[in-house]
Amino acid sequence: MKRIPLFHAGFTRLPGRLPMGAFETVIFEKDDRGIARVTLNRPQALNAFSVRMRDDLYEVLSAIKIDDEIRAVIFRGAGEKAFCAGADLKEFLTAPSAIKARRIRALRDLWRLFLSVPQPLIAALHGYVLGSGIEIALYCDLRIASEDVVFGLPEVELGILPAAGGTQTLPRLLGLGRSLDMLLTGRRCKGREAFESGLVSHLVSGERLLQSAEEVALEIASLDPRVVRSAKQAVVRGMDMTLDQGLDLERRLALQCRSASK
Ligand code: DAK
Repeated sequence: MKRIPLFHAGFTRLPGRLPMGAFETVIFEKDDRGIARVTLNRPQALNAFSVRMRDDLYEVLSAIKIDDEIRAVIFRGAGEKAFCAGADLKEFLTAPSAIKARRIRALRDLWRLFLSVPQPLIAALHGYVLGSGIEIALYCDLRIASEDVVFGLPEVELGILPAAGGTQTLPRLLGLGRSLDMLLTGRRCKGREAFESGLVSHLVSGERLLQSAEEVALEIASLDPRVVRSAKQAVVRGMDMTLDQGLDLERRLALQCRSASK
């Protein structure tokens, strides 16, 4: 398979299927190497996750999911200080009623949409990665962080539950003990500890963060996308199955890959 050169500066802001200027809170770019880049773009509010950002991400992920040209996706945060400092606390105070919020969530379930994206998702994380920020990172398949990264789930300190999946996704990655330590206390977890616990798979300097994420994305983009998607599916779906069911799934996917390559 053809290898594509590294660090080609060919990102464009206008993806074919997405309307121009549609996004207030997110920058979506894709290049001709099969890599898409999604930037959370509210640096003045440390990229706090707002209703608008939820809707923008919903549009972007829906488009990515059906775009076969895209082989890997990088998520990152704009600005120096944060990937995302969690849900927008100013907006929380003016939130619609619980019933209305539940109805909107059912219509635009961003978290399940994250789970359904077939391409590998790579989070490039720096600075504060709190609340919904860490929950977004946990929906990604790979997490690469710079040394200044600070993870945390401050929800319990605010009297709420991490309800964007954190209670489910974190234990799947870190196991019960380490997850409960963070979830029940709101304790922050910094770079080295995050790396040693497996919360991130690569820890790099701030200057190298995006480059490292691109290197990994390019590596993935150079492989057969059917095999990559099947491997992701086997692992992610298999995690919620018994070993027996997981082995069946693996066998089915391997057969599909073999017959597609003939
Ligand atoms: N929301 C809105 N604005 C924020 C923000 C946030 N989460 N975090 C920071 N900002 C804003 C600040 O207000 C400030 O704006 P100006 O005052 O300049 O206008 C600007 O960003 C810079 O922040 P700081 O001045 O505070 O910067 P520092 O370096 O001093 O401190 C910090 C950084 C990250 C330690 C601090 O900003 C902070 O503690 N931020 C709040 C962190 C937090 O508690 N986040 C919320 C986590 S809870 C659910 C779904 C999801 C969730 C819950 C329910 N359901 C479906 C039911 C999720 C909940 C969460 O994420």
